[in-house]
Amino acid sequence: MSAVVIVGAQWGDEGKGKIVDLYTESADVVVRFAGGPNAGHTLVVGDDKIVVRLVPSGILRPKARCIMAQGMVVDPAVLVSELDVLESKGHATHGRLFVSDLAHLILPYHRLVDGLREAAATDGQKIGTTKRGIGPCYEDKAARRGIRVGDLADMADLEQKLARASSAWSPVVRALGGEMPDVSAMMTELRALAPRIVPLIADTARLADEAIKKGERVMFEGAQGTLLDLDHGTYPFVTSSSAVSGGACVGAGVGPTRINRVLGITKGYATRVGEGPFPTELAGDLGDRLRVAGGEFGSVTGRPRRTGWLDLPALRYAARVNGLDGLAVTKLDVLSGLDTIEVCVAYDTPEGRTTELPIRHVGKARPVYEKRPGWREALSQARTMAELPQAAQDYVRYLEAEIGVPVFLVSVGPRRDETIVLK
Ligand code: 2SA
Ligand code: GDP
Ligand code: MG
Repeated sequence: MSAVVIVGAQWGDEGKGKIVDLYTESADVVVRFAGGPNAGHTLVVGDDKIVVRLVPSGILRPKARCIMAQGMVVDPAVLVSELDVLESKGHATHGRLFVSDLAHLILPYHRLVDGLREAAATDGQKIGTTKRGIGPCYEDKAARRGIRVGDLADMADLEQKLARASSAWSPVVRALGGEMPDVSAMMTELRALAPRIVPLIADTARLADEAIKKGERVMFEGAQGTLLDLDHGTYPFVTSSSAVSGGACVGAGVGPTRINRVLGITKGYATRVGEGPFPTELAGDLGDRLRVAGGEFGSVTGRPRRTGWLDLPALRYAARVNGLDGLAVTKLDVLSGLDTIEVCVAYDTPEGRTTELPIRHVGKARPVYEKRPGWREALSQARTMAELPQAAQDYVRYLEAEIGVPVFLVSVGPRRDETIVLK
């Protein structure tokens, strides 16, 4: 098993950071292939908690090489501050972190426009973005006028590109009531940041391919989740990148024939942060209870996450569009103390009942629930399935059977050791 893709099977925050960190104990290379500093992947080692936003979750394993591939959007200021935090905590990045010269740069006007648009949008039109400039940066990429990491190596050329981009964005900023940042001020900032980033530049697609060819273990770490994918998510309430497994090939520059396994991560319940349809959302006390018990607050923005019951049609959809070989179920411990756990098993739509996710009309579909028995016991001490209460074991086996994908891991707490490995 040399090349494995790990993706979120829901709306992000499934605990990918923990699972990737766990598996990178035996990985040689970890590759982030999409998204940018909108991601927040939480790593808990002992009493220490680190949230990485751009740098792959493999960074805490000293032997792992980490790649930020060309499908990513990189905010240079965020990258440098992340490097500073990691280095101050004793996690060396020198010589083992590589950034694609082809990844696009998030620049101040991207963040500005993202924030202004969200502020100007009326209810129903807000996306609830992280305001990190993700959408506008991918817009520039698709419009073929983006500025890339490799451009940091030539300041004179960069200044011209920045001037051109500024003229393109100025009218947009003005129309939104903002003020376009000054090109010379942006250049001053970039001149200070470039010397930290240019030494990390590499042909990362080639590095990944060579590692796979050598038989090294390469892990592709997804960001956000399937239902936030630009093509396959609950559009337009999505992020602007590929969060599904196919995105690993496009974003990292490796062919699909090189990938051996695709693993998905789901919580034992569901969350979503930002706007957009979330049919199984729980309003009221039960929703609050899950939010508090699960610590469901954005790891980048601190925003409270919306919480709800697990959605089997959505997970079957994720299993299909990602081609999942295995599933990890995280945060099972958060469900302890509930007498009954509900699960969405189907949807009622104007065309009738379906066990498929009606992806284009998720907002209009009505979830059909089945009740499952809950359990009272805390789970965080369990290290084998047999140590889980019977109802918790049954819940996992039920999900496995309904989704049709084997569960390879159950997580019962944020720490590395709070894990049950099944296969
Ligand atoms: P954006 O900023 O353009 O990517 O936002 C578009 C939508 O994608 C959602 N999104 C996320 N959803 C869950 N987690 C994310 N990462 C952070 C975390 C979020 C945070 O780990 O908690 O701290 O708030 C993430 N990033 C983007 C976003 O909510 C919009 O719905
Ligand atoms: P990611 O974006 O998928 O990497 O997930 P986040 O890091 O944004 O959010 C997951 C949160 O759940 C983090 O705070 C993790 O430390 C925490 N977490 C991960 N697995 C478990 C688990 O099994 N139980 C509990 N209680 N917390 C977990
Ligand atoms: Mg997250």
